[in-house]
Amino acid sequence: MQFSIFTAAAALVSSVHAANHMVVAGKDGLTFEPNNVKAAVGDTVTFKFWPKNHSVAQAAFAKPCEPLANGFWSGFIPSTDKAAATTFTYEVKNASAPVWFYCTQGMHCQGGMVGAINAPASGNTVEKFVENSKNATRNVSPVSTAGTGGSLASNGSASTGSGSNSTGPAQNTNGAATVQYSTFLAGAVGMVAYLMI
Ligand SMILES: [Cu+2]
Repeated sequence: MQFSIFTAAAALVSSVHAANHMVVAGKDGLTFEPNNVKAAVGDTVTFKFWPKNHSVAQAAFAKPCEPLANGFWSGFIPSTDKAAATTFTYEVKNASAPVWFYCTQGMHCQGGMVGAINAPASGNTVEKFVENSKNATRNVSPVSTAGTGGSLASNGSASTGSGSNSTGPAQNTNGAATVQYSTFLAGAVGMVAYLMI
């Protein structure tokens, strides 16, 4: 009985915690798709880069094409004919604080290659961020090390030449999988404790 309760609780918990959200960078022009990710605390956002050479850096809302101090930075991730094997994953620490980002390549930021995590529906919206980015006078890359504020990972399937253009489910990095597992365990234990009271 206890085992079945645990199993049910585990199934429930695993379905509501720590999702991984995929953001496609540069696949259909100068875009991040989606350009406003709705994510909860503990969720991860993985950026997957299409040719030819894009990046993602965190910005402040008021300065769309300049690095935010201590913000995340993927570095430039080149690819020739399909999605790059390297992905960049950011973990959401605070779901109530919007996170703004942009591509630092050329004038991609001004060209619309910007986005957000949890941008609000009113006030500082992602639409306003896009508008502001068009007026930025320059596009600045961070000076921090590539991978700062997140994790770079190599997608094994991409190196074999298959699967990298898949539109299937997001592939987690090892880091994301670890986060999901630990959250899953904590949630499952909590649920069992609750059910046994
Ligand atoms: Cu770009």
